[in-house]
Amino acid sequence: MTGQPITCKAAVAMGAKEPLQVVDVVVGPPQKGEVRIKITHTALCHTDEFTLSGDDPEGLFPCILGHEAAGIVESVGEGVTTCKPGDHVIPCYQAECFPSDREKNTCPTCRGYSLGKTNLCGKVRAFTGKGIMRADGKPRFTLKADGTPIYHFMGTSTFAEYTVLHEESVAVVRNDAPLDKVCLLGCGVSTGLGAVWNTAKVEEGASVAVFGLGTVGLAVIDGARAAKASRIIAVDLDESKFERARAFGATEFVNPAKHDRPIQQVLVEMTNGGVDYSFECIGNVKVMRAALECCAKGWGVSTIIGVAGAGQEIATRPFQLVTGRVWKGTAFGGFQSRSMVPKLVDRYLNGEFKVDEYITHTLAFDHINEAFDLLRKGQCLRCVMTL
Ligand code: NAD
Ligand code: AHE
Ligand code: ZN
Repeated sequence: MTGQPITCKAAVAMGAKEPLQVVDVVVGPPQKGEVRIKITHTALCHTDEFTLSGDDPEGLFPCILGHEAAGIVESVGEGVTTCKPGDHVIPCYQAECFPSDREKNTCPTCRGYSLGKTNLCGKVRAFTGKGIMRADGKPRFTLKADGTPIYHFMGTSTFAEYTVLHEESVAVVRNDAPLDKVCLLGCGVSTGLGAVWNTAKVEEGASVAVFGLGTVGLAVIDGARAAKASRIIAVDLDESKFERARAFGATEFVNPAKHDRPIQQVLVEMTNGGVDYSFECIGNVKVMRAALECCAKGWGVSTIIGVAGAGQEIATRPFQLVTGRVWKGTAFGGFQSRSMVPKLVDRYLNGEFKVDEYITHTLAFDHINEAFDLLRKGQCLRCVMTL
């Protein structure tokens, strides 16, 4: 039985750099392999602002942004077996295909995926990148006022009271988890923790440098603390970030603006040859270079997490790599999303890492443009909005 369209509020990005418009949209019923979700809480990630700024080469308008959220399944389309109405869920912009895909080879990346080489499941990526759904190549959102189609974003579009996801993008979590907190596990916190645990694989006693002390950088610090790193050097131009970084586990603090020589040189001197691991959590290609070059010759590993705009490129002397430094990158911290997000929820509820501490602001959904302003001014880590 096909469900009915739902009219609800959504924050629509009509064009790059324009304030979002909170308007009525019509959300179509979930088609084959799709899930319609009532979003209860959504946070704002720097990547939403990045796409709204027009710097994302994949940015499409009009669209409904948002990818760090939690909600409850309202209805499911034909053939959906892994969730049901009433389930509490976290939308996952990085999808995860099913064991049967790996058996039948129906996921483009499933060979590497099943070998544990990557979390970059490709089952729905071609559709999510184009802002449409697989079943019919169309979006499920239209403007109530005139029927204009509205693109999806990252396969999640959580700035809406109701959204439609591919089943592969839905992680079912235990129903006693506080949705207003675990929504953060949909992106920034999981990404920072996973960068340390899955991508770099920081070991006990290691030295770590973290560039950028927003949510992602703080999660890297918390992950490095949990991995028992011996030195965690926090780097930011804004010294007001240092106190919070200390509370997350950073042991030393560096403001590059206070030094008259390249920051990589400062860090190499501080650590008698370079750090074991570094993480770029800003999205600045010059800092990415510094993060690589502050690593120890022979074995230092630098992980890029920050997202840089269209046309930006990284550079270093090849000699940096010839002499054993390794440049890596990570998406969603290397976590296989649908299977690992529920486990992250368990671990959060066991007190193994921080989540609540990133929530510096809460706002009603209608005030979403204020949340963007707070993010742009660097005043907030995460603003959680209630829908
Ligand atoms: P944020 O804006 O809250 O934090 C960035 C921090 O960097 C700020 O504290 C700022 O003061 C500092 N900074 C800016 N320029 C600097 C410089 N030149 N040197 C030192 N510090 C500087 O951002 P966030 O929400 O923590 O996200 C960080 C980045 O990670 C963004 O680019 C975001 O798009 C990206 N991201 C990537 C993934 C992924 O899966 N790869 C996931 C989430 C976010
Ligand atoms: N679309 C952009 C890149 C955006 C990007 O790199 N996104 C990260 C997640 S940021 C979450 O806040 C990511 O995981 N990318 C992997 C993927 O498949 O999108 C571009 O440059 O084209
Ligand atoms: Zn994000």
